[in-house]
Amino acid sequence: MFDIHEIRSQFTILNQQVNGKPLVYLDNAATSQKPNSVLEVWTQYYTEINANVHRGIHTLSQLATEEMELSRRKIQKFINAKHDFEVIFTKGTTEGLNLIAYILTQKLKKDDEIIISYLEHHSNIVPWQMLCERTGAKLRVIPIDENGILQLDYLDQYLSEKTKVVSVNQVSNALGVVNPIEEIIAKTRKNSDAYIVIDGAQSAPHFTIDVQKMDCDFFVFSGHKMYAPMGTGILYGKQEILEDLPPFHGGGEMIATCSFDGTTYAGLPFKYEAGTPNVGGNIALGAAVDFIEKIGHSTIQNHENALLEYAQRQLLEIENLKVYGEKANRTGVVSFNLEGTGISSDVGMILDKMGIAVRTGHHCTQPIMDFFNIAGTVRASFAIYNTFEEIDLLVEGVKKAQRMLS
Ligand code: 7TS
Repeated sequence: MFDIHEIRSQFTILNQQVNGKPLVYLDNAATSQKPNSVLEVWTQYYTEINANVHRGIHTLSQLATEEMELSRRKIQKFINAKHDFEVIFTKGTTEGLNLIAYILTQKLKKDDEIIISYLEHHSNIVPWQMLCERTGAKLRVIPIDENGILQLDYLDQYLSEKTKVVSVNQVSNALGVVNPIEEIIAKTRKNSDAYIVIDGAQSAPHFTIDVQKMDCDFFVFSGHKMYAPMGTGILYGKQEILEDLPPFHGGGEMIATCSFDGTTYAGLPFKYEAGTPNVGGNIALGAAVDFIEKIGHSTIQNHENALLEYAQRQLLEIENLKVYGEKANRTGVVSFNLEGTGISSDVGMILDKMGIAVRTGHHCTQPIMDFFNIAGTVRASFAIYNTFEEIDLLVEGVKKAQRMLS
């Protein structure tokens, strides 16, 4: 049985007052809080093990290496990768996407095409624009309708032998819309030889991920949005693709041999992990996977979906409140505005005075805001430890903000 009080007791940070009110943390799409089990593993690493990995004969170095490689295998299982060496440690989704866009440089030429969508976070837009600048390739963008749903007939139109990359998110961070990536991947495979990149920043914390079943070429996500420390993330890539592509950073640990006559590269995953990694964070990411798996994906999803439905139902009862993406299949996020009350940050500041943490603004998705012709939204986003009472406080707070601002 799922015991929310027991779950909350594992998050010391939640048990505090902010501005004289109990903290209501609803900014989980930006970053989740970390359970004590994750913090303990992280602290234990620094108090008992701290040593560099893959390079020492001494005991602590071997221990650090074993722990980090154990974590890699946990993550391999978590996303159902075929091999542990297809799991590359990064510092987050942004680094993963930049890495992919960089290593694909030689594979693109002038007038090739990269397909993304209107729903992308800036980190799944800008690295591709930079790749276009380097290569002369062109960006094509799948539009959305007024419910934030991707218009896939445009994907059908865009796909051709010129398409070299299709990169979309599984869940939109600004609207919470769940994208039909199975359909996107199937269409892409059928009509092009493009590399398929999935931004899983907002799906990995909520869904079961199976990269083999999905049949993507790359899947990237951030540890800090799924109960792990900041500065952690994963890039999954298919073995034959990672072996074929060049490295990203050059430096220690990514070489097989190095001399002034030339360098040969290490095998996977080390070819993509130059320099000292975030060992403590990477080990703690394994503990975050343990935390999620102990609760179970279906329990997490059921609870978060119930919170979302409860929040949306109550918010929609408020007059002049617009929920964006209301009619789409969504997860984890409700994004809204109080019409006629000025900017979203005013609502956010009033909520903050009541101890309620939400994000306001464009959420690093300016094209979505431009589409709806708004500067930003108020976004509440949920995690396993949120409660229905917290949603009641949010709704009360929004009503109060409306009274104060109108
Ligand atoms: N892609 C998506 C879909 C995201 O939601 C984010 C972060 C990123 C990429 C970048 O992840 P990072 O860990 O490298 O920063 N999204 C948010 C957000 O919605 N609020 O703050 C960060």
